[in-house]
Order: sequence, then C-alpha cells, then structure tokens
Amino acid sequence: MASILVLNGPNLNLLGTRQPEIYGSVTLAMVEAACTDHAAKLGLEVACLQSNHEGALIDAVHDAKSRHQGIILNAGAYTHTSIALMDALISVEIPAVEVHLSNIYAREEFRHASYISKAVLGQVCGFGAQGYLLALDALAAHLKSAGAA
Ligand code: CA2
Repeated sequence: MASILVLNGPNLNLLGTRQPEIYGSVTLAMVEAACTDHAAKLGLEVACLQSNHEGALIDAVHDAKSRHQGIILNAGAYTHTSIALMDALISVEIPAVEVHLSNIYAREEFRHASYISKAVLGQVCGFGAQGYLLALDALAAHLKSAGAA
C-alpha cells in the first residue's frame, strides 16, 4: 500500500485554537484523523508530522525518500521564505502537493509567492481543512496513473 507523508510546518499546531476566521475551527489532530480516514478509502496509508523547525521539516522530507511515495505539505510561513525546503523537495523526487488552508493570493502580497510551488505537482489553497483531502485525491490519481499505487 502506498504511503503519504502529511507534513505541516510552523504554527499549524495551533490550528483550531486561534484565528478561526482565517484558518477554521478544526484542530490539527482532527485534520490528521480526516486524512487517515480519507486515505484508507483511497487505498493509501498516511503518516502525519508537524514541526515548527525548518531543519526538522527538511529532515522529514529526506527521510520520506525511503518510506513514502507522496508528500502533502503545508509549509506555513516557510512557504514564502525557504529555499532550503524547496531544494529538499526537489532532491527527493517524491510527488508532492502543496496545501494552504487560506487563499494565500487573496491575502498580503508577501504570501503570494511560494518557493514550495516550484517543487510540487500542484497547489490547493483556500478550501480550509478540505484542502488536505483534495490533495490526497490528487496524489492518489497521480500515483495510480504512474503505476505506483
Ligand atoms: O493558509 C495556510 O495554510 C498558511 O500556510 C498558514 C500559515 C501562513 O503563514 C501561510 O501564509 C498560509 C500560517 C500558519 C499559522 O497557523 C495558525 C493556525 C491557527 C492559529 C494561529 C496560527
């Protein structure tokens, strides 16, 4: 069974506790549980990880090479700053989908640019927690068409 790493970056551990008008009211634990359920319906397994540290996220991407066939990444604010995380994603050559809860293009100018977008199959943003499930659908279809799931 193909395995997907659901990787969340800085401050996303606070989901559901603050700024619900932007990020919704579901907690990260609820998002991860929904991903696990949805993945099972698609015949996939998921492993979930969140870190507030850029290096830990990079290590997780490197470790994914031997463990996972796909990555779903919400890099939080590192989306807009981290060339290192982009390079890590490019180097492992694992199909990845970028997710954002909010519509980053409808927000401040500095959120409009994503280094991560250069290293992924595509991006889902603006659909709240549902975006992670849409990303799973997209990865499942991609892996199936590539003969990897
Ligand atoms: O919309 C997204 O998912 C973001 O990746 C969230 C990041 C933000 O820097 C990106 O521009 C867009 C921020 C994550 C902060 O998450 C919080 C959740 C609840 C309460 C406070 C912060």
